[in-house]
Amino acid sequence: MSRLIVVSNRVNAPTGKGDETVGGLAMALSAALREYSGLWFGWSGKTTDKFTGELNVERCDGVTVATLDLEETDLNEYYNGYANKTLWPLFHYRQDLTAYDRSYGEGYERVNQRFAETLAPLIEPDDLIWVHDYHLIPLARELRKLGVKNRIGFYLHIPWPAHQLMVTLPGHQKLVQSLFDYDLVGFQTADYRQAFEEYVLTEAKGVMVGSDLRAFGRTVKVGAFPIGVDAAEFAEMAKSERAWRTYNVMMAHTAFRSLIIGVDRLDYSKGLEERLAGFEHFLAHNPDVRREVLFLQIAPVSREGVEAYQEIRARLDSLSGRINGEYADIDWNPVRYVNKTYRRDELAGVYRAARVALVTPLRDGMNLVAKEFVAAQNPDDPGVLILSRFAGAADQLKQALMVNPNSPEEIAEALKRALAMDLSERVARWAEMFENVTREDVNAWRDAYVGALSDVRETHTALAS
Ligand code: GDG
Repeated sequence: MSRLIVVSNRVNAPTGKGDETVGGLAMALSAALREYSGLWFGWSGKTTDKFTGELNVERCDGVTVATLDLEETDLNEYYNGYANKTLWPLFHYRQDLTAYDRSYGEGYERVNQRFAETLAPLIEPDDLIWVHDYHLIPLARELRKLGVKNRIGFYLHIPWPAHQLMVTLPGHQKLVQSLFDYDLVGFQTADYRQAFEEYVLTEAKGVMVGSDLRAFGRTVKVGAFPIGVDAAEFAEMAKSERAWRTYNVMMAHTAFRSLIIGVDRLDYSKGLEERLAGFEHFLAHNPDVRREVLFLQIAPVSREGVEAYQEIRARLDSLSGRINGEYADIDWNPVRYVNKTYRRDELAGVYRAARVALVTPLRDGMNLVAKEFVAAQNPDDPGVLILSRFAGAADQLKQALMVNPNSPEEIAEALKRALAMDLSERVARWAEMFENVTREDVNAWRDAYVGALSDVRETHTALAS
């Protein structure tokens, strides 16, 4: 059996000491790495004055983790720059926030080279290499330059944008061409895969042969591999002591009100301002039931080194304060907005206590919160999921109440409908979604991807013509 090497910007391997915030994705990857006696490679999260290429190697819960330190400039140009000020906004359809600074592109290339040069000596002939996400698109090209012939797969966790948007990126062809140094390129949904194919067919005169895409004198396999959550673990966690404690605290504080929740990294792609506007619309137009609800938004801060994130944080502080100022009473605040990070088992308790979850990103590769919410529900009295049609998860969770996240009216109407929904409809909708979330869980996703990568026979095939 081949060894598996997982490469991602950050390494988030569990320590085996019951980490509280390590996500299902990290758990699933660690499980695979244990099975394949593999290696997880990425940035350490630390900076150094001068890049040395020295590796920090440790064992974390049966998994070998190798990390490297980067220079401050690397971070500013690669992580805070090209990855999070250029690719992230563009791929989430926020051209208005997209920065096209040449130094960012150079930093991005340099860090990918540094990753490749540090990783290459660790690679053995039969290793399967699985590269994750938009930070590392050119990594295979850099590895190939160093003579690496192994099977290398890439998985994009975020959307692939429409062709017309992609061509606004300076150097878009070079970036896309670098994906052809992989053997397998995986997307969250069929729509993103098609958007990628459309770009290649029109911009690079590519041809499709089955699931193979040929262009730039190379062939790459493409596929949709929708990511899942560890549904069984979440369902179990929702019944844990810690979850119960959180559930009871929440219930005591709601004072028989219906709890509406949102859980998101604080990010402009998650539609938080639009969601609050939708909730405000609901309050304004439903004076009779207004006092019967409470909206809890959990939004741990992220990417604080990027201005757009500081700005959205300030706007959310003021928006939530304004709504409370307008509608609160001496014994009730309609919005509770917290930036704290909770333990996963506490989160499971919060999900279970909620009557409604508002998952309304403006764009989202998949959205795991929607799936975690479904997994954590009480089968006898499940809550209702309100889901953006622009989340990848909308492809699978079809029984959710779908909304356009840009419309405060649609969000308000869906809230009204969800709060009034009778038990039998709630159970029927939830049961189908639960079946999907359980069947297409994180292990199924991982096995499908690794299986497809193992099956790639001819690697790095240059076309005869
Ligand atoms: C990217 C793509 C894709 C949130 N608050 C807390 C907390 N979280 C956890 C959630 C969930 C995770 O963070 C967020 O995952 P999402 O999928 O919702 O979003 P991104 O971070 O943007 O992830 C996305 C994903 O990659 C996987 O491919 O689905 O589309 O953008 O697991 O539970 N976790 C804890 N405390 C919190 O307060 N412990």
